[in-house]
Amino acid sequence: MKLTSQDFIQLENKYGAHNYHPLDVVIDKGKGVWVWDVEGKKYLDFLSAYSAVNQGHCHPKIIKALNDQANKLTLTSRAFYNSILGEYEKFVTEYFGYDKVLPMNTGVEGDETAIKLARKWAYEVKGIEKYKAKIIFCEGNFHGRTMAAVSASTDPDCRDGFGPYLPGIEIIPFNDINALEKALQDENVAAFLVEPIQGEAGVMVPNEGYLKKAHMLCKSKNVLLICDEVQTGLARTGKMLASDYDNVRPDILILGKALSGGVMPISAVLADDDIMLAIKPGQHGSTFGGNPLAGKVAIASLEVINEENLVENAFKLGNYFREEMQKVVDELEIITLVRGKGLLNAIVIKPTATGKTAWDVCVELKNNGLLAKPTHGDIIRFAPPLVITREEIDWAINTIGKVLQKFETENKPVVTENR
Ligand code: IF1
Repeated sequence: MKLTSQDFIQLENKYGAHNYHPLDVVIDKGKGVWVWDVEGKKYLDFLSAYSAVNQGHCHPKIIKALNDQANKLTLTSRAFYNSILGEYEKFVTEYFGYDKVLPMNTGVEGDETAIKLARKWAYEVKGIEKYKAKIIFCEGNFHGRTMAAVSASTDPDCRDGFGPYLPGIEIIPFNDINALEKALQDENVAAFLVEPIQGEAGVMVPNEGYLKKAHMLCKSKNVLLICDEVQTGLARTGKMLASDYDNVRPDILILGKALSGGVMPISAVLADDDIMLAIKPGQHGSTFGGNPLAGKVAIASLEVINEENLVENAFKLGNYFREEMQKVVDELEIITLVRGKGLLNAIVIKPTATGKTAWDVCVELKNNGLLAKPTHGDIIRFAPPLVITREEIDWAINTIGKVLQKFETENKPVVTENR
């Protein structure tokens, strides 16, 4: 007998760790911007697996690259060379304009690699006294779930209960140049690791020029700027990289998620030789890092971004989405603002007298055929695949507006100061 959504939910509850609290929808199929649940109900995906399927679900070109390579060679380990890695390394370093790439798998492995690389560079190139190197992070950051990442986190859910933490970490407020300038007085600082736009914090967009000033300050102190573009990179914000808004070229660039079009975990750390060669043979690696399957999938994923003009589409439709959402904000009490860049946007839901939250709005959105997820209780991130059309954006705006209107009717906002 065919299992229902409830059956699948029960299976996950019984046999799976409870490290997530998903919305009650069981996705069975995905194509482009659309996904279908096990009962065949269709949804517009407005999360894109946290910006991993920028190219749309199961993009034919990426799937073809996967299938063709999967039938030939998937993994050799780096104990040997293979006939794909060099081709991929050339492609991705030329694509982003760096001397070298260190290929890894998950986004957080990219961050871990960047942290290790910055420390190694600090001791062997900058000349910081061994094991005094510090790395500066921002409040509200999200870099993943490993011990270094949670040691830098200021989010209690990400951090609490996982100590003791990694030393050599300084935290400063995001989007605060004076705080960075002050922290850089310490000559043991190796690097400043930052998301150009903070995704999980609720799509926090810094002041124009913040990243540029940050990079100039870092340069003046021979400190590396590391940009975590795992979520903001690869056309998501309407530029190839969010760093492009300030014309900043990070000293170390971290990519992940959509580097594979959501097909498999692929991440990459890019840097020039004077930094990258601080890591010598045998000093860092990964079983799957740089595997032939990932090489072919990543090339196809990057080609799709250019072939389908996803940067321009994200830029134009992102502006359109915010303009139209602003009209909804102006009409309603329940949302205070819409913010974002490109197709990485978020709205903030006001507290309500009934206690209903952004979660309840997302449940209602799901019931109306649009999938989004709240973050930090009152923020809803809207991040559809970048292949979305204007007609589909119009449908989304109409659905979001209708749901918010109904939600407001049923849940009067409590009057609070604007955020
Ligand atoms: C979860 C959101 C959270 C990231 C940035 C590194 C990583 C991520 C800027 C690590 C991963 C994912 C992880 C997932 C939920 C999602 C996420 F911001 F995207 F929404 F959590 F904050 N840098 N973000 O956003 O990449 O190791 O996961 O491949 O852990 O719940 P990863």
